[in-house]
Amino acid sequence: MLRGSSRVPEHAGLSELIFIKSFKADVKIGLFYFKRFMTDLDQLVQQAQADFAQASLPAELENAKARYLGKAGRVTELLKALASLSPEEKKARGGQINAAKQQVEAALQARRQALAEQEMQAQLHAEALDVSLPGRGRGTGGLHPVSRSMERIEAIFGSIGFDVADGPEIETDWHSFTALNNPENHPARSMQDTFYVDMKDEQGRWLNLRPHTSPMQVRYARAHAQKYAHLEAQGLPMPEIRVIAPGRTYRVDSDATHSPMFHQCEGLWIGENVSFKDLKVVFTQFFKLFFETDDLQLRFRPSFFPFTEPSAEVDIAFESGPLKGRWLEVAGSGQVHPNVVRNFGLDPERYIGFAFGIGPDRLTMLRYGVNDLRLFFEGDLRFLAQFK
Ligand code: 2U9
Repeated sequence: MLRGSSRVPEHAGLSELIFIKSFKADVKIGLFYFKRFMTDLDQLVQQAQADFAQASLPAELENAKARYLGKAGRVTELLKALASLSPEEKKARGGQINAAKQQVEAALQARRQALAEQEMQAQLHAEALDVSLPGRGRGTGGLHPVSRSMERIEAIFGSIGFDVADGPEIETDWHSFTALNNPENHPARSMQDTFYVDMKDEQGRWLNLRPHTSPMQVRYARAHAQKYAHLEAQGLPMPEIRVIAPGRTYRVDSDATHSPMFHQCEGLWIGENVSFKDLKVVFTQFFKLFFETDDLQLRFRPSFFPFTEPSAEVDIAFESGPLKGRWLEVAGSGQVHPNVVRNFGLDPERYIGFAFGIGPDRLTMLRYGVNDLRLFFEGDLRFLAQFK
């Protein structure tokens, strides 16, 4: 349309001449608007390129995009305006606008890529990894100091011929108390502030968190007696019971020297001819090995436990070192009560022996010079890492 000839045909009449003149004028006006339109489009593209280049964040770029290509964006508005034009104008202008739109979109895409690249570079820089640096390492863990003591205790008693028993931490009333000569409603039960579990055993009695490791020995001794019952029937002696029961125990108690969860290691030696003399020999040997010194004395002090009669507390005193000369209570012990031996399924007239209980937590405190038991169970690595 705008490429009409400027030459006037020679045969043209007046009316044709007027028409041709006005046509020329139209062409001129059309050319003027076309040029202006193209300049406007060029400017729009340049403006979009500049706006996109200014956006330094993806969000800013998307805002700039909306100003040109969004629903009410400048390019979109131009395309919408085509609706009012004639088909020829629509075709011509539409083509130009679409060409400009493609340039805007290309500029947008280029900027998007540049920003993504920039972001990736920033991230790589922030997370820069120098693979030539030496590794930080994780350090090696170590055994908890109380576990170390438990292992030492088991190894020492193992070397003297003691078996190691294991058993449940939730116990029946019979195994925790009655079998140990501590019947229901007996005042001696109040010696242990027991935790009870909201569940009952077959006899309808509340289960408990074992307040000592004795139930394990009851279970072990009963199994042993049953295993060798055939020898008994032939009048032959059963092999001796020699066992320790190390493990976690629970009582309602908490201060610098008591924890609601604590450890015990109890021991039991039953035979036809086992006496307090044997207990003293075993204990003296055990404490010398545990504390790695021959410089210690041992004494028994009369005491009371429902499951032993007679009963004694055991004290030791070091003859050198930081604890020199102080009597330290380290264990309880006694001759197993005949009622307890009977509850093993054994004849107390024939079988006799001793039992003892040591507190591995207390032994660990003495061995390492720790004065607050709670430190062992708080899980503070600054404390625990010292025992590697
Ligand atoms: C059976 C029969 C008797 C174990 C014994 C003690 C004395 C005792 C304490 C020492 C440190 C507990 O952890 S502690 O506070 N224990 O004084 N324990 S006699 O007697 C038994 C064990 C099992 C079948």
